[in-house]
Amino acid sequence: MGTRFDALGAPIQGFAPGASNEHDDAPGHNRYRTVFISDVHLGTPGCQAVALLDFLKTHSSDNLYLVGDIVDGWQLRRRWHWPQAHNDVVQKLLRSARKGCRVVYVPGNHDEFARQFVGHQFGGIEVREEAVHVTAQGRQLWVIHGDYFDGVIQCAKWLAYLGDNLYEFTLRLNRHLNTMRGRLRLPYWSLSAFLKHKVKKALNYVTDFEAAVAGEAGRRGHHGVVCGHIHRAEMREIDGILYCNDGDWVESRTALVEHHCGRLELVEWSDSHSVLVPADHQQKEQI
Ligand SMILES: [Mn+2]
Repeated sequence: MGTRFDALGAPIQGFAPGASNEHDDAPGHNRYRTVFISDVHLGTPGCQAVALLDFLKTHSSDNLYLVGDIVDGWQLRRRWHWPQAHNDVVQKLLRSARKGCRVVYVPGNHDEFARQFVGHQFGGIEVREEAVHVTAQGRQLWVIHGDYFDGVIQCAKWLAYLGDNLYEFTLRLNRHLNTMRGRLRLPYWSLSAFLKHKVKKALNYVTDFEAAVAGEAGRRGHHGVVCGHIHRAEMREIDGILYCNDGDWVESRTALVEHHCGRLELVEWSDSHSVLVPADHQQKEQI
């Protein structure tokens, strides 16, 4: 027997072990207040649709947030890949909405086609540009995919490194360089893209992303943020703001769940055990 802790490490008063199972529909079935998933990439061979389907079947919730890149429109345009399991996932999501689960879909960059339907509903699934989820403990979480921060991070770092004038200079240099390359019948080569690539590689992109997203959530007055996009599950506090990334269903098969008491937990779906195990990134807090 032990005490359960919330995401910030504070003990939860009156939380009895097993209390999260009180809404079980069937043996082995967990019911949560909220489930967050993102970066499923339906329409690509890498999508782990069967595993996700197993997860969704055994882990129902009152709220389900689809935090972007659910369908990969970019890949589908290039090559059509849509096996039955991908249909099954879509049908499962629609069925959940029909059965009373509040399903909120916040599109990402790979499913940006859905952004034109913001404010509309599909079979009970609400499409939103962004959302705010209030946990059972009253914490406000900003829900976004996260791709809007790509430009901010890259541009900010790029400019910080080179400065405005130097950036202008590289663009000019790039133009001249390519005029010369053109005269020599050499193909176009982007100096700025080359430098940007080098700069990006030299920096810790993940850390910058996490800090930028958490910082913006704080500026907007939220207690925390739930995002996806970088395919890296994480839950930690950054300057007083709870940063949660629900990971993906291509490599890591992770989700963020909120128990009925409001406790947030990062979970990883494991085939070998067919049970949920706490994600590596999370501190051991299980009983
Ligand atoms: Mn993305």
